[in-house]
Amino acid sequence: MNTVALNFSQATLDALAAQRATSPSIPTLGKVFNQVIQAGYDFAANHYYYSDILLEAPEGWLTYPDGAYQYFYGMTKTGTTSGAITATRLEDYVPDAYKLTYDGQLKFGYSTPADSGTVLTNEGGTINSVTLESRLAASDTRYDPVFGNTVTTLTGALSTIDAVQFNSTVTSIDIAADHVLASTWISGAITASGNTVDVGLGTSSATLGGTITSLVQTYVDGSTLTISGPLTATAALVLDERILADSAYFSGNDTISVTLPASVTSLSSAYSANGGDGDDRITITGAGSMLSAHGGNGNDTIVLGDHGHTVTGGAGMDTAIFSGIRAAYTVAASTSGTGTSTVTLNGGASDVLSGIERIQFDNAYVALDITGNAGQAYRLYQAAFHRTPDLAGLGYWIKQVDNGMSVLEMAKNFSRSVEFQSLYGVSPTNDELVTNFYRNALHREAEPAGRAYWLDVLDRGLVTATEMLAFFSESAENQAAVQPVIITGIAYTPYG
Ligand SMILES: [Ca+2]
Repeated sequence: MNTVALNFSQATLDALAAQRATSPSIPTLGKVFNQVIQAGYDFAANHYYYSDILLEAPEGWLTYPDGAYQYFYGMTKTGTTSGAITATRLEDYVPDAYKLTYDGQLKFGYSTPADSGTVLTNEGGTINSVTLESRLAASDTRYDPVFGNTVTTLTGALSTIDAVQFNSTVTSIDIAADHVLASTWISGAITASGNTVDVGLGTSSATLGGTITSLVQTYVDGSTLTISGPLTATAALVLDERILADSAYFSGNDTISVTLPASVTSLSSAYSANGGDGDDRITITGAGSMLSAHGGNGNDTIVLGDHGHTVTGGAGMDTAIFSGIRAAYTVAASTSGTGTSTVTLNGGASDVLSGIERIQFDNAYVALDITGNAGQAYRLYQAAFHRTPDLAGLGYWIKQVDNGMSVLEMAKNFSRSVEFQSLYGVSPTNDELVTNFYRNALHREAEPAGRAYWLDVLDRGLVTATEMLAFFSESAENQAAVQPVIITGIAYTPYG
């Protein structure tokens, strides 16, 4: 079960559109890890020979011919020509590229062979966090013109055999940019393992697992995306609002809210809200026809904060909720069941609904499934009792059909009712039944051939009276007759 809230301003939408136009790659969890591992590999691979070295506790440094350096903080050192070094921080810095900072209890060995200078070896230790800062010049082709440089910190219990082998459990990730993106904060228990030299060379991806329990993205103007609840940590996991387009991540009973500016001129389909499996509650506001909601499987509730949206309910019994009274809207239910229904705010925009069985206004409940359960209940109710169904009674029978009651079972129940018996008599003859079913259900007198047929099958016991009533109710003639009355939806009062 996830709770997702996205609330973006126009400024943030515009900035993201510009950023993705020039740098269209999607930030994924795998890419975040890969960048850190590749930076570590890059430094180790390209800085084998130092140009100067000083290892004097509590600090030490090495400089390299390309201007890069390594700096040790909180350093201890044993021995004089060989021994052990520890440090609480190690910085790897490459000018106009990046700075990589390891914090923790870092262990190294050193020796000074007669035929060369000091040789440092990585002896592992514990890393509590790794921070990768990009330090690109604005003229660099890798520089992001919208976000600028970024800072990524992985925090947790990390271990490293060397700069490439990176096995860890990361409990939080923080990503910030110079501009637009204030912070992406991710917490959970993300495991990384088996990240060999291939990842450093960019020929494979970090192997990731575990769970993300929350993702909070904040932009400088206050726009936010928050996701709480478990997300399976995979390398492909998208770390921004585009995750909403993938219903596979939201398979529980989710609460999803998307708010965008009312008038948006272009919008990626990624801003759609997808509930996936489970009974979801999705609220959408803004962006009109460019913001859609999809309930997926389950019994979903879609709350429309404003209008002009496309809503699909998917499988299950789905409800859309509109603000305001029913009289403020014009409803046109789908006559095919699989087509679209429209709900139009009078003087305003239309919402296009498919797979939405029920809608709710401030003062009314309306069923759109006029060819489904609600239509069956309405037609039989009217056929049996020859009147417009009362809201509470209809609500009760709709509930029974929703729960699996067949039209025939419903007809049997009706035939035992006081109202039915007062209308048809306690022991009506077959002749009386045929006359009255034609009048009440089909609103006409029986034609001679029809009367003869039904009398015959009733007299011979081939068909019961309730079977005849159910047949009349669902006949093409009655469906066509009732449709104009219920095309604007079937008002009812929910039972239970
Ligand atoms: Ca769903």
